[in-house]
Amino acid sequence: MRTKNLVALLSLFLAGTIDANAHAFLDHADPRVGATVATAPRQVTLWFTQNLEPAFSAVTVSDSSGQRVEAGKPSINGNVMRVPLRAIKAGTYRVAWHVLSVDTHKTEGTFTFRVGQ
Ligand SMILES: [Cu+2]
Repeated sequence: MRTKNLVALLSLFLAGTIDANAHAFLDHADPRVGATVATAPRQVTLWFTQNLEPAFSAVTVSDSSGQRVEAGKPSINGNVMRVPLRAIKAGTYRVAWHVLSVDTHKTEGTFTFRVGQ
């Protein structure tokens, strides 16, 4: 009985610890972070480590002159955020995201990818 209670208490403690570290960070993206792709992607997809609050999460994609190249608003489904792109040319593009995860923590970040050789 005592051991059982201790285990229950310990798992509660561990759950709390894990939760505190579970902000929504970028897990991976397509195009991949820092990648050079031969063909211009028609969308950018971001996978996060936690589910997102759609109303407070967004992503923008800009070319080297700062011109935005999204073709619409981002769509969010669980931990995946996706934004359609216009037909983009060769060059370097900057992806800037900010999200609010379901644990109410805000995180943000940027990365680039390159279209070309
Ligand atoms: Cu968090």
